[in-house]
Amino acid sequence: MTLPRAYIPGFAALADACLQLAGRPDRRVVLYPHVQADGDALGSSLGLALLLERLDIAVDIVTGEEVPDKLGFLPTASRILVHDGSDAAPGAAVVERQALAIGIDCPAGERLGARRQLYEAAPQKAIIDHHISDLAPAPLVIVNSRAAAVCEIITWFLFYLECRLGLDLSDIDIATCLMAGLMTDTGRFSFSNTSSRTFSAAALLLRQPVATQQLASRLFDAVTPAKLRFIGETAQGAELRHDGRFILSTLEADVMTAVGGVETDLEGLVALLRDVEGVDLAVLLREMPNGDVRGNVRSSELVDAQSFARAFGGGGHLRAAGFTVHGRPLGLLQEEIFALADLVFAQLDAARTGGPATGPEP
Ligand SMILES: [Mn+2]
Repeated sequence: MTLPRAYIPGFAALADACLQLAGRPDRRVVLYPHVQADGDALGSSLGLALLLERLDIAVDIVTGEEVPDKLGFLPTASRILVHDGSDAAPGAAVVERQALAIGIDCPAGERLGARRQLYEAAPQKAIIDHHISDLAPAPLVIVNSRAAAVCEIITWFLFYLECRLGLDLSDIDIATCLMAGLMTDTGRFSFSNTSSRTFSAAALLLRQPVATQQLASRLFDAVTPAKLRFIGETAQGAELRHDGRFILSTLEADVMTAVGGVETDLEGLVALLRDVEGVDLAVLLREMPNGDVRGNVRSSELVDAQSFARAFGGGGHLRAAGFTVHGRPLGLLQEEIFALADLVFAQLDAARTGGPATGPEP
C-alpha cells in the first residue's frame, strides 16, 4: 500500500503536534465532531482517539448531544462527553486541560454549535474534514474533499503513523469505528465518492476481522417505527416538477412532533427522493422545533448539489449537501427553492439544446 503523497505534510504536522503530548494526561487532545454527529463523525473521532491512546496520548471526545441509539454500538462510544453550552455540562471541563482541539468532519465554526467557544479556547487548533470549504490552508488544516469520509483520512493517518513509527497500530475497535464511517459516507461503498483510495483504506482496516455484514445491517437496514412513519410522510408530501427531474418534500414541525423519533430516523429520506427514477435534484425540508428549516440536497451528476445548497447559506459535497435557514417561513422558502430549481433546469435545458454538443462523438 502506498500513502497518497498529498497527505504527508499535513499528517507530519498533526503527528508532531500529537506526539508532543504523549505521556502527559494533563495535556489532552480534544476531538470535536460536527453537531448531530453521524457514523463518519463519530466513527472517525472514536477511531482517532483509540489510535492516539495507543501512543499514550490522552484524548477526549466532546459532542453536542448524546450519541444516537443507533450508533451506541460503536466500540467505546460510552466514553463520549456531551457539551450543551452550559458550564456544568460534562464536556465543559475539558477546557482546562485541552492542549490541541481538532474539528472533525466539519470546518469547525458554526458546525460545532454550542461547543464553538470551547474549541476556539484551545491553545492549538486543527481540522480534519472532507467537505468543500473556504478554510485558509494551514499546517494543521487537513481537508481533502476527494476523500469519501473522514474515516478514510484517519485510516491513511493510521497508516502514516505505522510507517513513521514502525509499529502495528490497528486493532479491532479502531478498525470497526473507521469502517463504520467509511460505510456511512459511501452508502456501503456504492456512492460516487467511493474511490480506489477508499477501497485501499478499507483494505487496510480489514487486516482486522471487522464484522462488516453486521456493521452494514446495523447502519443501513434497521428501520425504527418512527423512521417508517417519516418515510411515509416524505413520500406522501413529495412534489415533482420539471418532468420529474426535480423533487421536493417537506416535513413540517407538527409531523415531527407527532412522530417523535430522533435525528437518525431521518437518515436516508432525501436519498429515497433522489432514487426516484428520472430525478436529477432532490430536496427535503424539515422544520426544526426552533423554527429553523433544515434542507438536505442530493443530485445526479447533471446538477451541482453543493452550489444549490450554497444559495441558501449551506454547503457540502457535489452530490450531497445541506443548509439551515433561520427566520424564514417554510412556504416562502419553498417558493425560493422552486425558483432556483426553475433556473437550474432552464440552464440545463439551454446547455442541452442551444449550447455546443456535449455528448460523445457518434
Ligand atoms: Mn463525513
